[in-house]
Amino acid sequence: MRKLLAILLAFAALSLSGCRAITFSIDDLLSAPKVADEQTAIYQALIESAGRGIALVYPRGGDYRSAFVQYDIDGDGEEEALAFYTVSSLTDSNVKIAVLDRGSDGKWRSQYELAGAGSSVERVMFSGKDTVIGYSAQEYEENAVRMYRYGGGILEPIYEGTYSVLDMADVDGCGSEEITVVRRSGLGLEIEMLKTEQDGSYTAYGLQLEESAAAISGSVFGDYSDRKALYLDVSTESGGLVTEALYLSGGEIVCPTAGGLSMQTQRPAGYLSLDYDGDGTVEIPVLTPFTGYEQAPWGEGEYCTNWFRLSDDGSSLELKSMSYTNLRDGYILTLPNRWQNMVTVSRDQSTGEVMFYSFDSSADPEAGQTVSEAIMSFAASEPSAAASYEEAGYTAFAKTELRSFYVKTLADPDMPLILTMDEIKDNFYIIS
Ligand SMILES: [Ca+2]
Ligand SMILES: [Ca+2]
Ligand SMILES: [Ca+2]
Repeated sequence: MRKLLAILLAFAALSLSGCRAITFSIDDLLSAPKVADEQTAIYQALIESAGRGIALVYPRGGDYRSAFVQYDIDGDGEEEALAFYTVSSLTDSNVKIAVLDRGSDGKWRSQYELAGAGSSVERVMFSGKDTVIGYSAQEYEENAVRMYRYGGGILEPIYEGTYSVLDMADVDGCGSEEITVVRRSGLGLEIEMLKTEQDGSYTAYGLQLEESAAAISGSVFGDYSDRKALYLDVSTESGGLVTEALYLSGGEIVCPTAGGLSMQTQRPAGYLSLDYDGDGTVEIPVLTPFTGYEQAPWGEGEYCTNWFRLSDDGSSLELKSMSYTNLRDGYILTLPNRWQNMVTVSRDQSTGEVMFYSFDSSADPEAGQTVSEAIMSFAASEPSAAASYEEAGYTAFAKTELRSFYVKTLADPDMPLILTMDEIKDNFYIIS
């Protein structure tokens, strides 16, 4: 370690002499081994209690991804550790949970062990002092959730259920987050919001949505007045999607979209609600065919995506923007006003390249007027293919690790419909 530090310090000195800022600090370097030492001590304590024939289990999603999660689960000001593992000698593959605590001698010891509700841990969350764990198991279709309370040396399940969606956000604007659980129930959906009260108890608010839900395709929280609402994209029996918004108010779950508004959000599969522009508010996409695709089978044409937000009083959907959405390459191009109803689009099914055309329905081709003309083309590729696109006259204007995005102007650059590079950058959003 000493030698490594010396080398790093020498490197830092070299970097400084080259006038470049360095982005690591000596504090980071010194604290990293401490964390590792602590994890090793917890691991040793777990083995002393559970034996060597164990395999650690890592949560697959969420904020806590370690097999050892340290958190103050009883509110005494000191962190306990939760350890997730399976025992090789057992025929059941259920995850076991151990609660470990540090004694007054500073040594970690296992305090309590119990079986979880699946063979994998999906995510771990904390609501107040309570521990919420989502589990999955290959043999069950639905995931399982347990909320536990730790006291008197016992980790006790105080809530259990199945779930399709398990997440948390401040859905009532109280300043702390509630756990939200969504599951399919019969032909409909059941939503529960678990709110920890001042006295440490919790209340489970419930709502049954009577609509035929084949599956839940997406869920995302977004700002809604002074709280977060859950936007749930529900797959219908016909293969499309509708969106329901849900939040907690006045001691009940409110769904302003139920019945009426959600019917206005019907669209083909794949178009999920999202905060595409990062302003905190979730937009709901609703599709209308571009000119020339009015007769195409539902879901197979080219569509203008109309992004709606729920109005502040929840009574209507307000149009925020219109865009072309390319799910394959993962981007949204919002359409400037002068493009709306004035352009149409075609897409190359194999390359995903999108070509926009001017469209003037009032033009008379017999009088030599142009009804439609290719104006701009948008393409995406792996970054390694950039040179060949640039040779072919495309300009790269955005990139991610996996993709570069290009544009090529196909008509007279002075034509009013041509977008400037600034406009392209302002209207372009990468969504995946
Ligand atoms: Ca504690
Ligand atoms: Ca809250
Ligand atoms: Ca937004």
